[in-house]
Amino acid sequence: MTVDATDLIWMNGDFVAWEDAKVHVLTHGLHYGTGVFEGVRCYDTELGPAVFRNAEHVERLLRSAELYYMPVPYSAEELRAATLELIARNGLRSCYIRPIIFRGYGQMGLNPLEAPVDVTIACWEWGAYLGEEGKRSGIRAKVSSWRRISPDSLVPHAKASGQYLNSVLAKVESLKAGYDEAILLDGHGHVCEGTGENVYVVRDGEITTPGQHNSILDGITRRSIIQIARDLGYAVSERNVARAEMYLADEVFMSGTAAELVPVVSIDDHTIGTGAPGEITRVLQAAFDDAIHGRSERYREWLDVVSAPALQTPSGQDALATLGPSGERITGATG
Ligand code: PPE
Repeated sequence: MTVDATDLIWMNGDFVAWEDAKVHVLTHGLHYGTGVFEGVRCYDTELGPAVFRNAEHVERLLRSAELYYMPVPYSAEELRAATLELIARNGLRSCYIRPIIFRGYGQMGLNPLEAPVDVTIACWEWGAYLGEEGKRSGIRAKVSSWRRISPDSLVPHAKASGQYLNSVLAKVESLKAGYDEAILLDGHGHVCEGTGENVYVVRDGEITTPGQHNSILDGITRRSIIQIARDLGYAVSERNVARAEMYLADEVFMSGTAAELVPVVSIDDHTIGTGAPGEITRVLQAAFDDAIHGRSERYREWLDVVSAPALQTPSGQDALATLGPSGERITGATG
């Protein structure tokens, strides 16, 4: 999926021009995958552009870094504020946000501990990850021949760059076989997740999703969907899910920041339910859509509003000149 350039990228505390946000070819993370990252979305809401669950994403980012022994020279609050300011300075109303913390240039070899730690945040406008049509009509998935990385070898709970080679293999396999997405099983053969999404099955009105011990990434969308579903009165359980439970389900859907909530209408060529997105999937999709777009009072606390309007000032000058260090608007600074 192509990336449309914006003006600025936040790099180690500075805002640099998009085209200048470069690293050396001997960057440690490029060779050994020693990076941790996040995928976050900002939505255009009536409160202004708002980052969905910004604090939770920053927290998971810092925890991923800790799991790979990376000291981070910025606090959660600094990273949160940098994200908001970046969106404001780029003048975006909605975007995908990609913070990454990685071992930088200057040391090679497997010991990462002496290598510098670089922190950057980029954002750009990014459409539906599995296509608008996928969100509307559902996608076709294939159970991958690749198992999801196991806790025997890596840290499924960390969102680490190198770990994504597993997702890349599964994604390529599914696309080459003519499917939209792969579903990976865990090391024990239980259902785990998609290449970049958590997965859920619905049967007899009950929602089930793999649990923390099934090698999943603990998705922030997943937490949100579970809460929304329970608030709506649905029973949600987290447990081992057998492969055949997906084939036999009334409904299957996936969730992730990039993908949002996507119905799955066939798996390994077995039609799920009626072959159309299911009723509970539709209800949750609509409720989630309301939450991310600020239309639900109940979930307003999940939104981190980009306070500066980040558009043109009335005089037509760039709003950048009127932004303070945390992106707050400085009145009277335009003249
Ligand atoms: N599992 C995996 C492996 C995963 O990568 C994601 C997010 C999820 C589950 C869902 O987590 P959450 O976004 O917190 O609900 N995948 C991110 C990266 C996608 C990419 O192509 O890069 C995302 O959705 O931003």
